[in-house]
Amino acid sequence: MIKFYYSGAPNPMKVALCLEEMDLAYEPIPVDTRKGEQHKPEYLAINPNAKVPAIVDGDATVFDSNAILLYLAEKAGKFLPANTLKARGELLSWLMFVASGVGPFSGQAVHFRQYAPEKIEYALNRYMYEAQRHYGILDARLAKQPYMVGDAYGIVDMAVWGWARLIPVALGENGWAKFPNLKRLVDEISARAAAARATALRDKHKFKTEFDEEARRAMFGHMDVKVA
Ligand SMILES: N[C@@H](CCC(=O)N[C@@H](CS)C(=O)NCC(=O)O)C(=O)O
Repeated sequence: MIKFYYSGAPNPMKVALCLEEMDLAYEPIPVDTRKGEQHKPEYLAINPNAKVPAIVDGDATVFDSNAILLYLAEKAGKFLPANTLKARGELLSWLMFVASGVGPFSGQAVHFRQYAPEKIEYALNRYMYEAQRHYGILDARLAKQPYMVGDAYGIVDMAVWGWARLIPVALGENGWAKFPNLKRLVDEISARAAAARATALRDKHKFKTEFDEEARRAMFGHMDVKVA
């Protein structure tokens, strides 16, 4: 049975979708990041980066959401493109593009829009610009083909869904306006039974909702340490 360490945040949710799509048996284990549970020594032994998600599958431990998607797809032999170097090259490119660009820039856009104690116009503009630019690249790809890689729904689409369904949170209420093709894919995935089961997982556990001093200390370590 796969142990799945999760919260309701975007990166764990893409893994929840993937586990549900692949019909793999798993035990969801909540990690309440607003209570600082990601910093407990027993969790750091699983993910030294102190973030969710992570999985433990027998003697295999995997952290970082897109690495987990690839691990699960290879384990299940599902939701992967054709087994050719060309298709694998495309898969890895888009998987890394989502992991290294879409996720981090969206996360920073949300941070500077919602959480930064001061409104820093420069930072806000940079991260929203970059998040928007990355979504534009996904949208252009999806204007030409129904799914991100190959001609079938796969793990890159799941990775995209994790963050893209929250575009209005990162880019504001008109955030979808420029991305009709991306919206089509996100809506299609959200309508799947696996997506409903994945999002329902958030309600299985009562995660802390307040963003109080405890949450701030657990998640925004930079506010207590001067490095610049
Ligand atoms: N690169 C990592 C990022 C994971 C990440 O940032 N997770 C967030 C939730 S989406 C988290 O654990 N936040 C808690 C914290 O920053 O303390 C991945 O893709 O899994």
